[in-house]
Amino acid sequence: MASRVAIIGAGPSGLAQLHAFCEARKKGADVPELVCFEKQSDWGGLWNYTWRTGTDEYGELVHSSMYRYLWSNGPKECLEFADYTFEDHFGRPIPSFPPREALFDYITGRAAKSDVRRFIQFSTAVRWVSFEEERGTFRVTVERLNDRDTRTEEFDHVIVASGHFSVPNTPAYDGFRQFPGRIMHSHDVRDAQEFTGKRLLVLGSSYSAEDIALQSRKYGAESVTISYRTAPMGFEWPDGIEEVPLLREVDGRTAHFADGTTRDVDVIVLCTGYQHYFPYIEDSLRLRTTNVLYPPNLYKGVFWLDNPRLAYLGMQDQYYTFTLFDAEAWYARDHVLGRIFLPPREEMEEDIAAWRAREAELADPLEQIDFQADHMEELLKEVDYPAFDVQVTRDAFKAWEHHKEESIIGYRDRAFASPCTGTMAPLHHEAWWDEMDDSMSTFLGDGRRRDEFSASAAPRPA
Ligand code: FAD
Ligand code: NA7
Repeated sequence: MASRVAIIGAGPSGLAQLHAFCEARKKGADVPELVCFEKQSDWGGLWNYTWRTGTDEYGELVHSSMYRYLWSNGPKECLEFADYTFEDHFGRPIPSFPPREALFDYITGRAAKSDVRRFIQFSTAVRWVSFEEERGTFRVTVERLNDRDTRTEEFDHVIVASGHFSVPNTPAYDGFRQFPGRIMHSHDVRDAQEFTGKRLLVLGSSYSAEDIALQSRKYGAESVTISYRTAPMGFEWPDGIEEVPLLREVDGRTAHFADGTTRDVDVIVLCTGYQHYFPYIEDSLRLRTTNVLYPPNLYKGVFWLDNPRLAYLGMQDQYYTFTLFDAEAWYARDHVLGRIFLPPREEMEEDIAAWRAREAELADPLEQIDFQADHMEELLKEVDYPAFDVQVTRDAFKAWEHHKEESIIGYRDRAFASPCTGTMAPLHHEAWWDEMDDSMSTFLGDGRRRDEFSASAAPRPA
């Protein structure tokens, strides 16, 4: 059995990995030494909100891409930990679409309960990971940021859980250099009130474009034009939001689109996605992929084909999040513990190819949901993760897709049943479109508005 395991990142995936080992130890397993390196000063990954943009106090790239007023974009029932339900954490049922702070509290609540903090070295950035063929071990070089102490340690396994929604993909268009306003990526958005009274151009047609368009308008943007590259999202947008074809160029403040139309805009927000970026991993071990449901060279979506003692967690495009990370973490743990044996390389290669071929044929989001659920279930059936009703989550995701089509401002006002307890979620006391306060206290409280908030709230769109 391995004697030392490095885990890179203490976001939801890294925390799932540490928790999985703790659960095995509770049941009597002999668990190797665990060392988790986290470059931020706290845990929670993207959910650890920061006001900073660009670089942090140590000159590191700011990791979090989350912003104020971010509410869960899918039903919380689809990401519920089977061994730590929302009712376990909050002591009562809560609505299906919590704000960021409540989900941060939930993720870190389980981590605190299993006391995984003791394994984490905070403010410690991994600088290089390589494999020493002769010794058969990984060398991991880390830098402690507060005193710049750099050292290299040896590990038998490395588990990469450093996320992939942090380093922006930033395309350029003609006229950007001369544009007389702000051009920014969604990674750097912090507060939609910055856009109050402004005319926004949002590039992209996925989750970030949808959410930033909606909340900018909700907090008082004058208008939002969303420009798509491949296909429009096609929702029935509230007054003041519209979708147009791809941007061709910007001339002064005037944006020109592929259909020949123009709009004058004040701000451009690039909601153009992120890069899988692992500058700290040597070439032969580095995952190279776009944002897909089944990345290349990862057996079971986890193990690096050329060296399965290197595992990657959470590298998929994500419908499922926390439960998928748990499934991957339990599976990776059992490989480390010598409970799961991987087949010969050729078989692993064929298996990856079959999944990727299936992904290429998926016709729509409903098939994508089943694909990812199948992937997750394939892992779950081999491990001792507590049972939960995956079918309930498949159905919830599909209903959620329909709810979005029915009302893009109303889908968060729906309630779902827990796949773990069966309890139906209550409704939030305010419709999401009217709820300006995303604090956990108001979310869990009696619905009274915070006075200071209503005083500073922007004029509402019609
Ligand atoms: P991350 O959360 O990115 O955590 C990775 C950790 O690794 C970070 O703490 C980082 O500091 C650390 N790290 C990185 N590099 C290094 C290094 N070199 N050395 C040491 N540490 C390092 N999911 C949902 O379920 N619901 C939502 O509503 C939702 N909304 C989202 C909104 C936005 C804007 C974004 C960007 C994502 C959203 N997600 C949402 C998806 C999100 O990817 C997952 O919820 C989750 O945060 C992924 O967890 P992770 O641990 O894999 O990665
Ligand atoms: P996604 O889901 O990876 O989507 C990226 C979007 O950006 C997608 O619509 C792309 O269009 C678009 N894109 C990419 N490059 C360009 C260029 N050059 N021009 C125009 N449009 C472009 O990223 P998100 O940030 O929306 O979501 C990531 C996570 O954050 C997600 O898990 C959420 O939970 C929150 P395409 O369709 O490929 O033509």
